[in-house]
This record gives sequence, structure tokens and C-alpha cells, in this order.
Amino acid sequence: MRTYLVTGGAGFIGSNYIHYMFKKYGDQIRIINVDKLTYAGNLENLAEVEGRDNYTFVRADICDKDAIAKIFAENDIDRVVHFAAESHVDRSIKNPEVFVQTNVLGTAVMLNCARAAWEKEDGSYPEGKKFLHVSTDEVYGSLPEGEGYFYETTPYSPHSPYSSSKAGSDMLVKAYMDTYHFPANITNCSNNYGPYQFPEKLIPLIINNALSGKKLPVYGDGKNVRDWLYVEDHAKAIDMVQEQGRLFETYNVGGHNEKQNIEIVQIIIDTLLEMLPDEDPRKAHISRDLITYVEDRKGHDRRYAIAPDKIKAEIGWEPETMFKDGIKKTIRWYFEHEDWMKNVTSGDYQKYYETMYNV
Ligand code: NAD
Ligand code: TDX
Repeated sequence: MRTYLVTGGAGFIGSNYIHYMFKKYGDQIRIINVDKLTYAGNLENLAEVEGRDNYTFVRADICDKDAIAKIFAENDIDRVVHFAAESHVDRSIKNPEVFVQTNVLGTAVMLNCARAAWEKEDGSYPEGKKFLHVSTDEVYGSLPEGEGYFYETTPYSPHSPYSSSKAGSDMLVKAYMDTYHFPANITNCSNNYGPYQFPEKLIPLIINNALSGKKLPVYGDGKNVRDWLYVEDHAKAIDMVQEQGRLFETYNVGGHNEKQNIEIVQIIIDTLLEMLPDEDPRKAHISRDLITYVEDRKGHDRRYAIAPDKIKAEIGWEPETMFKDGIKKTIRWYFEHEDWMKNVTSGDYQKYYETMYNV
């Protein structure tokens, strides 16, 4: 039975990936999820899998060498899927240090521990050992409006402390591949959306604010462009890269779904109005009047757009969920999980961790 060590599995994409993997492989795999449970990590996201014999949760910081080395010593890990990171650009602008700590140093610790556990005396690695580093399109910088795409060969040009720290982590993975022939892949994915996304990110923030009749903050002129991918399609891409990707390669992941932020906000408003029954009291206060233009993000990248040609041609990956369907599924999920939203916005789940883990 193959054993996966997933880092950051209690976050948005990590938890969706764990659900995807158990749906696909059932009892044929074992997953160990290591997560520090920062404000962005929520074990409620994994309630459905908690009781499985082939799932284990370990609360640890990826910067803690001893804790990570212990996991490798006690388990024969075949695959590392490395999601754990500080992931919110606005937070990185306010407090960059923790981004360097977790994203750069934490990745160095993960690489070191995996190498120490896997490398043979002759410098080779046992068949099947693989490290997949989950990264972002933001490392490539910003594109002009309506012109050009990010390819795997596009030079790195990060602007925010978040994207710089992710670029640093990517460079470390590349250095391990070049220096130690370390068996790894990097995926650089565009903006994800879907269930379990923390409501500091655009899509869940707008859904939540609209349902509560609060203002909908749009940065700058609202014309910055992001390339949106349904999170399950990202999970599938990660699995396919591990199964079929060539070692040492980078794969860009995205579905050619570019939208201006203001379009996203308008689509959410229209979809909410379409989906809510007339008698629902929340419907009365949802309208475009809630849209409020606010001060722009510092260093705000204008446009991201992924060219997914390589992953399509080499691996046959293609997104399955069209944006018009994905956004409905996402909104429906937030309708059905009002308690989840209440918990994360009230901070109750953090208080629970403090009691449970005594920290
Ligand atoms: P998230 O913020 O929702 O989750 C991050 C998880 O990592 C949380 O569970 C958190 O508790 C954990 N974590 C943070 N610091 C840790 C530490 N020091 N030790 C152990 N665990 C720690 O992030 P996400 O949106 O799920 O993103 C996951 C990964 O995917 C990140 O590496 C991010 O850069 C990348 N990515 C995200 C997107 C996106 O649109 N969200 C797009 C492309 C790539
Ligand atoms: O209130 C808001 N108003 C607004 O106009 C927020 C939260 C965002 N925005 C804008 C900023 C961006 O142009 O919406 C766009 C999307 O913002 P975020 O959801 O914060 O995502 P982004 O900054 O694009 O980064 C995301 O995608 C790439 C993830 O947070 C990263 O982890 C990932 O690497």
C-alpha cells in the first residue's frame, strides 16, 4: 500500500485533495496529513475521513525538523505532496516574515527530511519515491492585459512577499533536483475556487458578504484578471502529474478561464439571485449596489494566465468543470455549510484547537 505524506492537508486545496484521493483510491492508499493548524487549517474540512484506518493526522510545523524527521523515521513514505504554506497575498503584505519562514524554510525542512529518508548510499533513490511541490502561477509575475501567457519557461518575476517566498521555495526544489537528483515535480497552478476555501479570498468573501448584506470590496478598478480553476480539477492534475509526469519537470496547471475581478463579483451576485428562492429573506438585500471600490492592493499584479499546453500534451490533463457550473457548485456548498462559515468567521474552531491541543 502506497503511503502519502500530505502537508497542509487541513487547508483549502489540501483537504480537497485528500477527499479526491480517498474517493479515487479508497483503501488502496494511506495518507498522513501533517498540518500546523494555523488560522487557515481547519480539521472540520476532514471530518468525513477522520475515522478511516488509512488516514492519520499529525499536528506539526513543517519548520520543526525533529517532528518531520520523526514522521519519516516511523513511516515508509512513498510520496510527499507539499501544500503547506502561508497563502494569502494581503497578509504577506502586512507581515512578510512568516511567509519566508513557512514557505522557504519549511520547504527546505521538507526537502531535507525526504532526502535523508530516501537517498541511498550511491546517491540514487528507490523507485517510486516522489516529492510533489505545489506552487502558484504568481511566481511568474504579471502579464499585460489581453496579451501573453505563463509557460513553464517564463522567467520568474514575483512581486509580493507571498509570491517571492513561493518562488524561493520553487528554486529550492529545483536546486535539490539539480544537485542531488532528488525525485521531484513542481506544479504551478492558477487561482483555485470551490468548497472549504477560507473567506479571506475573493470568491468565498464575496459569497459570504453578499449573503450577509455586507459591502463587496473590489480593489482598484476591478479590472485585474485571474485565471480560475475548480479545486477538484487541481487535485486531479496533482494526482496525474505524480502518476504520469516526467520526474524533474514543472507543469503549469490552468483552464483558460480568465475573468476580471468585477466580472466575478457580478457573476456571484447574479447566481445568488438566481439560486435563492424568493421567500429567502437574504435575497432582498443582494444587489450590485453592494459593490464598493476600495483602495488597491499594493503591487497588485494586473493579470495572470496559464498556458496549460504541456500538461495537456504530455499527461492528457484537462479541466472538467466549466466556471458556470463550478461557481454554482461552490455557492451551493456555502449555502449548505452555513455552520462551517460561522465557525471560521467567529474563530470558534481556533478556540477549540487551543483547548484540544493546549497551545
Ligand atoms: P490555505 O492557506 O488554505 O492552507 C494552507 C494550509 O497549510 C493550512 O491548513 C495551514 O494550517 C497549513 N500550514 C501553514 N503553515 C504551516 C506550517 N508552518 N506547518 C504546517 N502546516 C502549515 O492554502 P491553499 O489555498 O489550500 O493553498 C495550498 C497550496 O497551494 C499553497 O502552497 C499555495 O501556495 C498553493 N496554491 C494555492 C492556490 C489558490 O488559489 N489557493 C493556487 C495555486 C497554488
Ligand atoms: O476583497 C477582495 N477584493 C478584491 O478585489 C479580495 C480578497 C481580493 N480582491 C482581488 C485581488 C485579486 O486581484 O481579487 C483577486 C483575487 O484575490 P485573492 O482571492 O486574494 O487571490 P490572489 O491574490 O489572486 O491569490 C490566490 O491565487 C493564487 C491565492 O490566494 C494564492 O495562494 C494563489 O497562489
